[in-house]
Amino acid sequence: MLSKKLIDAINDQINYELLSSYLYLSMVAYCEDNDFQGAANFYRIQAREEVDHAMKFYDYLVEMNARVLLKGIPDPETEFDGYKDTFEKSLAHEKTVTKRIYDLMDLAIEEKEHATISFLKWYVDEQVEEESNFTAILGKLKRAELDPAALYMLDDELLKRVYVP
Ligand code: OFO
Repeated sequence: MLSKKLIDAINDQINYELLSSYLYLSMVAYCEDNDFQGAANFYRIQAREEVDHAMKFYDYLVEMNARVLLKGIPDPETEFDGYKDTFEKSLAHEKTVTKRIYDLMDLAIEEKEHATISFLKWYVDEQVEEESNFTAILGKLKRAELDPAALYMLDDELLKRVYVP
């Protein structure tokens, strides 16, 4: 049986993953409103993946016979300062998520909860990928800043992202 402290922390993380989804969905709305179609597609998929992350935690609690408790999600940011700003904020957000996953892992290690340690490894790896994706896009954005054609190509590339369940 998981400790109450660990169950509470996982429930908090379910909420935070859903908050992440809501933030990225808000970026979809902003990008669509500003005709950034590729970025809008990219964030649509990102928002879906965040729901998957939340559901993976959700299913884990169910599997461990622990109670899922959902909480409210605060209003997401709705206005951004352009295309690049959304990616800078996304990377900063993902760094916060990584820190939260590390804190969860520290707690599981402290409690010698080996099943949870094993379960959380997926998230540790996923965060490497999340941060690396946003860092790569930001790098391309910086190089494309003074070149509208390169920016167009980047948006076109983001349009090709597909959802993989
Ligand atoms: Fe769930 O990884 Fe992004 O936030």
